[in-house]
Amino acid sequence: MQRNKRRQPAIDPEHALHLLKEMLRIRRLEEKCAELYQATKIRGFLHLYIGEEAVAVGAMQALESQDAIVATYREHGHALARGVSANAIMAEMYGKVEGCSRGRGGSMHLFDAATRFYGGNAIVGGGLPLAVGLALADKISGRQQVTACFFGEGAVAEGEFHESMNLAALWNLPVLFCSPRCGICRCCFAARTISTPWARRSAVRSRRPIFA
Ligand SMILES: Cc1ncc(C[n+]2csc(CCOP(=O)(O)OP(=O)(O)O)c2C)c(N)n1
Repeated sequence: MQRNKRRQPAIDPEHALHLLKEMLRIRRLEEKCAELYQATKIRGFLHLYIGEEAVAVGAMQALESQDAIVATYREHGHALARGVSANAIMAEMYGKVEGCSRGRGGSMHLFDAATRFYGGNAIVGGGLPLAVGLALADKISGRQQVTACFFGEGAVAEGEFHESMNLAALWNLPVLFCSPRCGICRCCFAARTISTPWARRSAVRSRRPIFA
């Protein structure tokens, strides 16, 4: 096959630079959070998104400002990429009233209705039915919005994953389910928590993720 030398890159350099800056903004914020956590300035739990920044930044590009977002407890990057300010996120880490959840949520429960960022959820899989509900509300109200729902592979073994997928398909709801391919549920291989023969075969033997 002949290569088309005149083919343009998929994204222009300016846009690529913007995406890189967004990813670095997340990385720097989280590195600071890790430092403050180790110094016990930030208390409670702290789950970092380091290495996954491209997932949030890339997905946000396809969304409009009125679309809704639901994320996991590893959601600092999603919040920042969505437009929640770094100051509001950091204040939330410190439990301050100036935080985006008025200091009541902390790292795992960032929330900002103004940007339609509906959390931050400590419960594995807990965001999926919320996303389906938001999409249902949009659909019933005749709004053209999409709800993007980020989750980890650990959620796949949860009952609400199946309930949410079923209802989203049954009612043809505008939900975008986004899960990174890493094959690991925080501290164990996905293949050890999911029973499908294909998942076990492909992920245990080659340490590859369960879904393509
Ligand atoms: C319903 C529920 N069960 C168990 C836990 C404990 N838990 C915290 S993180 C985690 C693994 C989640 O893995 P995954 O969803 O893949 O996310 P990752 O941390 O790998 O990004 C579990 C089981 C929880 N928070 N919620």
